Amino acid sequence: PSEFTRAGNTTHTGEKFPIPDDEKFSYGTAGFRFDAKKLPFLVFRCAYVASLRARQLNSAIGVMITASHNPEEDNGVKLVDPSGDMLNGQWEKYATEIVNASDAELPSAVAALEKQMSQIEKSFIARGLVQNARVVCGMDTRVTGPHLMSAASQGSALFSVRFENIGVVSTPILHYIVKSHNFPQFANPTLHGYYTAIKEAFMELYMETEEPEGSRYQPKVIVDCANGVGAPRFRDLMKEIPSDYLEVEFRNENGRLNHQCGADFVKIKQELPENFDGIQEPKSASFDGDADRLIYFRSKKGAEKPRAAELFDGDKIACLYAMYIQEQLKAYHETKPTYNIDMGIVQTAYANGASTRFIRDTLKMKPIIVKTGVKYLHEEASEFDIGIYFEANGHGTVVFSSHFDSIIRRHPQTLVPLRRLALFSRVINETVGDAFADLLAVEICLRHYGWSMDDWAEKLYRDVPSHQVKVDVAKREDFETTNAEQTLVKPIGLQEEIDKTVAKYKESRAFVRPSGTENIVRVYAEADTLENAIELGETLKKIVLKY
Ligand code: G16
Repeated sequence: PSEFTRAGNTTHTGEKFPIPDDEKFSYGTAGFRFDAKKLPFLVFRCAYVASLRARQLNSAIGVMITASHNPEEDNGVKLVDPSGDMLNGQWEKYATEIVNASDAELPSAVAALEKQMSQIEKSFIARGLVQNARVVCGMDTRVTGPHLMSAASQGSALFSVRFENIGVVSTPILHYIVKSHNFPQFANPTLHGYYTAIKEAFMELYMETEEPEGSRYQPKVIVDCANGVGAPRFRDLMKEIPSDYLEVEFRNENGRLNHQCGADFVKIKQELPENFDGIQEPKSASFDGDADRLIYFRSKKGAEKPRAAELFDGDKIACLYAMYIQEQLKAYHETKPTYNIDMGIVQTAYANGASTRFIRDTLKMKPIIVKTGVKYLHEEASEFDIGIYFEANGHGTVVFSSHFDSIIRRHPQTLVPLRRLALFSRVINETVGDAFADLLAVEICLRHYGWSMDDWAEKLYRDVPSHQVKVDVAKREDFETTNAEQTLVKPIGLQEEIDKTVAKYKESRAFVRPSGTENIVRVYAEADTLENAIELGETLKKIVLKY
């Protein structure tokens, strides 16, 4: 239909917003993400690519319409593979080619792809396999979502692939439902199937958890929903869990999306979100707009800045999980089993230096650092039987191998620690970082240790002071990195200036990288004091702006 061509691109208000044939788009850290006005033709074409992928694999493929932590005016689209993981790299390339074709080039761009697909499809039909191809599509709470949903529906209808609109859901719910369609033993492929699976695992694990004597654990969390999808969907889930297991108070449910609140705001500003004043809020947590990130926080004691927050970010969550899993796993290894179960932790360059040292020196594990982007972390974590991955911004989960599945998860266990391990792996949403599932898993760990927030803060490690800055630049494409994004190779000369500046500060570390989701460059700096970390970060910002 003409309204979803480049030339006919029309926004949700019906206004024409043509996209020039030479405007190019790239599949970034988390799919295509831009000003929502550009999205209709993009979503249409991506859903069409998703339908081809669905036909190729005779499976359900996901399309998620979200711009997550970005401002409300943006929107985005990302595709989810049958396993519930991010889209396969080769298909990211196909999607990019299809999206970047001009209107005139489009028919020939798709013809080649379609030819390949129909040959594969014929082989399915010849082998008598049922038609499982379908596109499952969800959206976040953005006002532009429904129009984009209709673009997706029309895109996947081009070749009569079944389309399922699952409405307003978190990104992790969409991933979970896609996986459930393709692996029916996983869960029922519905919203209710997701709630039931997570609730049941949480409640069973709760019963297997004993609070130690003198426990200071408090079964209450105040949740900042970022005015996003976390508000309705986490409310649904918590209706299934009795409040004496865990009480949740909801805040920031209906205001402006991600504005002065949400996990990204709290992490970058290290500040309390709107509607939190730090008084009588002992344990709080923030989701982001599509609820795939989780950061715990509380008011920072003795800080000069009035609304300063102390963060319990992705690194602190990863270390808490690692400690807990290691402890349960010890029981398995003490039985002198034939098979080893190995475990690893994956982080990015944003991981606080103190967390990386804790993993190495206390947990005696080798931390692995990869590029920003869940797909890179997920891939690396999948090398282990138990792979924990977290970005400091709160995006992360734990993945389990088929080896783990057969000897722990699907095997009846007599030892309590192993039953805990099996249940923990079911509370977690291993398809992708899930703020709801992660919050429930954190609460289980804190209850198991009998920890208050004070305990969590003191018993792992103290963060080294850090500062993050977003720098508006004309073209983020001018910045290129290497070394897991810790070293710039372009613009020429900038890295040397960064190195010289960093060397002037004690216990310092810093890097500059282009964002894959916003048109900005990010600066990360650590130093011996917060003042110095801020000064270093702001100095680097000025240097970046010169280029
Ligand atoms: C997305 C990705 C994350 C990434 C974040 C920021 O998160 O899923 O892996 O850390 O963007 O990426 P960048 O620094 O490249 O802008 P979300 O929560 O926005 O989907």
